[in-house]
Amino acid sequence: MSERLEDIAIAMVAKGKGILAADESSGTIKKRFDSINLTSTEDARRDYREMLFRADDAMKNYISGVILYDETLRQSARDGTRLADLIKAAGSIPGIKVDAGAKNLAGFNGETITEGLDGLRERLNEYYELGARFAKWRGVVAISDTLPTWGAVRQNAQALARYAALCQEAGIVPIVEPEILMDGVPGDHSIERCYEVTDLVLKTVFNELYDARVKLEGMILKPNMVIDGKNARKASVEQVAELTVRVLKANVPSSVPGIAFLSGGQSDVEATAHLSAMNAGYDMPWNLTFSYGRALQAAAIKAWGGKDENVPAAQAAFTHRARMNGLAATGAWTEAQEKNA
Ligand code: 5MM
Repeated sequence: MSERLEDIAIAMVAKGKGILAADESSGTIKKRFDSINLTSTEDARRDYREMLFRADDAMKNYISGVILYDETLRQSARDGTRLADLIKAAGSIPGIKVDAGAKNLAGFNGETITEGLDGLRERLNEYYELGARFAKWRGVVAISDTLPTWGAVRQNAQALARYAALCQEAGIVPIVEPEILMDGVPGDHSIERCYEVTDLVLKTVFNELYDARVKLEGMILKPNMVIDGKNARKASVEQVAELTVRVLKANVPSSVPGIAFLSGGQSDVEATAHLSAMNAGYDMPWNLTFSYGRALQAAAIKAWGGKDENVPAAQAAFTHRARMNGLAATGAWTEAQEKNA
């Protein structure tokens, strides 16, 4: 594996591959395990992640990198192999979520700021030693009749830029994730309103990245798609693809090697169909792929149910979603492939 930031970034968005977001914090993974009536112990979290990382077909062919949570980067498989080494053995790159989560922004009713900059330089150096070659930081923006405010957008963009500069100093590629929520409160905004907010947020983020002297060739953008609110969904696949590509072309310099979307609460198949429509229908200067959490894992976690005997079925479910999204990353996914699999 090459150590230049540019080479790592290019490998993260290699054609036909994408990123597995397995960086659920303890609270989020507990919610996922609650859905299968499983207690979230350290061993259960290890077993679940080990099951995913040992799904050889998926990992070798469709997963370029895996975003881990601090605990997982330090964990070993049942046989003592470090989980990060399982990922590397499959030819994939270990990454690490370094933000400390979105907290209430003082003075801004209902908006958040992502924390975690204090001590980040030292943590990044340690994560590098533990094998991480890329990192992730998520800033969260909610839409309502009155939100977002300019102050909250700018402060989140500044935090993303400071994080990205620190990553590059440590030899780690930053994934810059400004997420405009699809399922916020009330979650009934139109696709046009999502476009408007995404446009403002991306403009602000790239201005701040520029001011922070972040090297665009050595980063990956992880945006939301332009989509209507979860409680008002009516946009077609073509409309989502068209408006998403339009907002990206208006804001993302071509020196950024790749864009890897979050799924944000879309169904598995919607997230795949939208990505495929963009890659099939438009010429773009960057590789466009996935960095999905829920849309890659939902079927696998359900099939697993916390039971060893279900590991093959869960790995098959994960491999299927990874393959469908690998096809979408080249624009080659079809509904027929989804059904025939
Ligand atoms: C996997 O979920 C990630 C962690 O969330 P928490 O810090 O809240 O536990 C999340 O950041 C994820 O990487 C992205 O939002 C993309 O995941 P989705 O599920 O939206 O594709």
